[in-house]
Parts: sequence; C-alpha cells; structure tokens
Amino acid sequence: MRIPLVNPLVILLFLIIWLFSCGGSGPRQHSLSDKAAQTSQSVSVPEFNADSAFQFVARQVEFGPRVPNTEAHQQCGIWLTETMQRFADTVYVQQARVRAYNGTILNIRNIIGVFQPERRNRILLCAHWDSRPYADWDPDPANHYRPIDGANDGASGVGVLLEIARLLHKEPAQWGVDILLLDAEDYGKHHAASGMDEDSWALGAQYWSNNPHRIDYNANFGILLDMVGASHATFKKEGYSMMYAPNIVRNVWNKAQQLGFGNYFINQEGGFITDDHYYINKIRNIPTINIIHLDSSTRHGFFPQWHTIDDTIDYIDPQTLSVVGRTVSAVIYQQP
Ligand code: AHN
Ligand code: ZN
Repeated sequence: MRIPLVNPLVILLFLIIWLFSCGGSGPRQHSLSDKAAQTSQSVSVPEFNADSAFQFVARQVEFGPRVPNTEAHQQCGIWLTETMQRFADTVYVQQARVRAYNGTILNIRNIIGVFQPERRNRILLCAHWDSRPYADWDPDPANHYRPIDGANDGASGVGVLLEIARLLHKEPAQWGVDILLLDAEDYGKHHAASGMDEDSWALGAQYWSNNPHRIDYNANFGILLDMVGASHATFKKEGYSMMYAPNIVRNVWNKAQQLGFGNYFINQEGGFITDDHYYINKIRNIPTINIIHLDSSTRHGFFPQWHTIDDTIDYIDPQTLSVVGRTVSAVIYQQP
C-alpha cells in the first residue's frame, strides 16, 4: 500500500494541538479582543478580584452607618484615607463644613487618590462613601428616622474603586487615574419633610466641584459608581449622563456588551438622577457618567432595599461587583 505524502491523520493531529494551544491562556490575565486590540496588539487587563472588592465593602459596613458628624463616619474616613495611601501615588484629604437642607453643619471629608500625576490624559472615578441618616423608604414607618448601613448605596461603589486602586498600584495603566471618594451625597431632604430639595443631595460633590483639590484639575472624562452591588442589577443609561457625556456612555456600554454583560448594562434609557456626577458636569465641565442601578419595577425606581434598613451586606452580590469592576477596568486599561 502506498503511503500518501501528507497523512490526513497527521494533519488532524496538528489541527487538534493547534486548537488547544489557543484556548489555554494564563489564569491571571484575560486579554480582551475588541476591535482596537485586534488591529494593534492585544491589551492585557489585570484581573479584578471580586472577593477583594467584597471585603472592601464589608469593611466599610462594619464601621456602622457612615453618617456625617458620627464616630463611625470619622473612623471610616480614617480607614479609607489609610487604604488609599497604600495604593495611590498621592492622597489628598479635603475637609470642609457644609450646610445640610435642615440647617445642620456637616463636617465632611472628600478623599482623592491620584495615580500617575504626571500623565496628561486622565480618568476621574467617583463614588460616595457616606451613608444615609434615614431609612425614609422603609416599609416600616418606625424605621423612617433610623440610619442605614448603605452597603449598596455607598459602600459598593467605593469597594469597586478600592479594588481598582489595588490593580492600578500593581500594574499602572497608560492613562492617569484619579479616584474621588465623595462625602455627604446622601444627606438629601427627608422624604416626609416639606420644602425644596434642590441641591440638598451630593453636598461633597458640590463642594469639590467648586473647590477641586487642585485649582487647575481636569480629566478627559469621569465615571461615577452608585449602587453597583445588588444581585442582577440593571444599569440603564441615566439621563444626565446621556445629556452631558453620550460618547462615554456608548463606550462603556459597548465594552460591557463585548465582555458579555449585556444583562446588566441594559441598552435602554433611564430617568434623570440628581447625583454627584450632575455637579461635576455642570460646575467642572468634566463629561461624567453615572453607572447606577435603575429598576422601574420598584416604587422609587432604584434597587428594592434602597433607603431601607435592609440595605445590608446580605444583599451584596460579588458577581455584580465583578461585572462593574471588569467593565471599568477594561475601559481604563484599554485607553491607548
Ligand atoms: C434623588 O433621589 C433625586 N437623588 C438621589 C441620588 C442618590 C441617593 N444616590 C444614592 N442615594
Ligand atoms: Zn441614597
């Protein structure tokens, strides 16, 4: 019998070996194949650790409700500053007194971690670290003046950003990054109180926007994280984000789709939310989007435990922290 010059079995064997060699990349890094990466070289993104992010959330909640002018708030502010100092090149702590809607003077602290201050291209990442003084949306009226843990409303965004800070320390990105932990976002007018509530929210962001940590501070764009830890969260395209920074919304939502997170980053517009990013857009002119859990099936339009005493660590899902963390870190590391 004549043996063919190239044995089909040998070809098949080589084909199998070749297929397997493509599948088995290292476990520590995942390279993301978007269009930009495919045309040039593939960009590696360090792996966002959801358990680490979860721990950063849990640690904040352990202080108790972080309501301005309380001991828990004071202690958590110290811990956040020290934690940021482990990771960032420079940390600014901006202390101020601001007036709440009810006349109370609040002692607040905005904490800013700067990564690669020498870089001209910069991304601003924000979340609020305070928690709400009242569970004014709790089903039980007896809780309407009790403070909340704010595990999702507050701590989740900060937890994701601290994990990103850890990554940036381990592996610097091409762009500079500034992480802005904002105070007194959630001291807005009580649901039962009368009168105007305009500008009663986001007091720390209003202060920072009028008095940035550096007089000439600027960034190419910003991303705010708010309520990014609930199971099966839905992030709709928020109104002010679309109004002030439609291209950033598109880029971030596209990145999430590419990563397979289309069930979380919904291709649908949500309402206008007066949140920290509103003042950063309006006062500082930095195009800033809000990744915020919006759910039209609840009474208030947010996640079910919003502004109730059930906004606890029990409702934090590491899977959601991971989805948001991987999306935002891909956006950061894939900037050319
Ligand atoms: C309004 O309800 C108008 N703004 C609330 C924004 C917010 C509260 N984010 C977290 N807690
Ligand atoms: Zn809130």
